[in-house]
Amino acid sequence: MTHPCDLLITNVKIATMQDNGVPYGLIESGAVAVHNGKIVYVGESTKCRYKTNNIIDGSEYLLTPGLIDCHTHLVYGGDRAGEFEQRLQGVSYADIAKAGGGIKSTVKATREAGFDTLFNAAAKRATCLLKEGVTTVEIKSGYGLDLDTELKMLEVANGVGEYLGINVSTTYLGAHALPPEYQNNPDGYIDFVCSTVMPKVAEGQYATCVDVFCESIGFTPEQSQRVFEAAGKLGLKVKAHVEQLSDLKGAVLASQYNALSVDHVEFMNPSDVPSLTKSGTVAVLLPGAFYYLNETQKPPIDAFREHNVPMAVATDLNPGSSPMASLLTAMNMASVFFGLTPEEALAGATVNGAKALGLVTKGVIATGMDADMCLWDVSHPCELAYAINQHRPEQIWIGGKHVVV
Ligand code: DI6
Ligand code: FE
Repeated sequence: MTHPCDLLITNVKIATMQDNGVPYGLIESGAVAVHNGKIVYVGESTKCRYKTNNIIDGSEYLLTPGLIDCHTHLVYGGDRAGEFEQRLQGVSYADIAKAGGGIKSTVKATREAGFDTLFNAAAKRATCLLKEGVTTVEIKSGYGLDLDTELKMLEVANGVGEYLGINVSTTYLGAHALPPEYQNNPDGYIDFVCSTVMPKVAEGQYATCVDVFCESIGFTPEQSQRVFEAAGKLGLKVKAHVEQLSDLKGAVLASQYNALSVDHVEFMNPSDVPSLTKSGTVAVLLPGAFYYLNETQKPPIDAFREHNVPMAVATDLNPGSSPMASLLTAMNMASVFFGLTPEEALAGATVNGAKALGLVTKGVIATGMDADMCLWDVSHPCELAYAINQHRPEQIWIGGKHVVV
């Protein structure tokens, strides 16, 4: 007995990224059937009982889940190439921030930019990601800091998703930097974030998550905690930039609020890692920022492995510390700098990226999951983290629809 389906991909090697005891969850000669945007069959070609006229011969290429970039700041005005030059002359990222540059200079440019300017620039960056096989991208606000500009950024982010047909997950990052209106009054600004902006974000469904920059040049753990408390009351999920430049114990704090992810974590103490296991929090590694800032302190990878903390890999695409629109390069850097295996790097950009966003129907090729997939002309999945700028997907599907980039 056969069943009808919308799409059948045959004669293909499949890195399912399912935990089935085989590296990459690999199926050597498989088939995938898709119906109504969902995967309805994955397994041996010979056992597939689905039928359609829409058959793609996978030519023995490799099928992977669509890639997931779970941490970006890709909506912003202006650029910071001048700061890049300053940093090359020895001025530190933190000193530039303290002198009013850094995030604050992008806030000025983003407030001044019109919707269309922001939209076009963001769509261009998102297209770079999509061309490399990114089918889901998280986009944060945080360069507006006032109500109107934060909502404008989130509207741009959601609009880019609709325009390109890619999945966008939005995060309100009001507690990113202190805006000029609240100079010397960080607690007053946190009041504004929690009482004025967050309720609007939740009510208008502008974003599903809330993020904070818990750092000496950002916000204190106490201020971060107030944001987490408010998020819980409004049904917004928690993510956090922690331990990027110093160890303020932000990761432990975020885990107490069941954070979906803690991001950067270079300065996290290995002894604090078990707190993440308890809350099921993902450690998001951002090797692009590590690279651009010439960082030497590496995240506690061995402790993450030992305590079964899922590791995701993302670009952190932003104008300051990581102007890098390439998730495959981030995967390569996570292997070279942090010692991830190519399999961990691919899991970081698929199954664990989905976990970091709380997306339960994405990140693996399995029955019942969304049909977001990429077909690559590679003979083994380890090639994706190994090579730089050599691979683009031959085909991309999002929700079962073939995407032409
Ligand atoms: N950490 C980051 O990596 C981005 N934000 C943050 O808190 C960088 C933001 C920037 O430099 O513009
Ligand atoms: Fe970031």
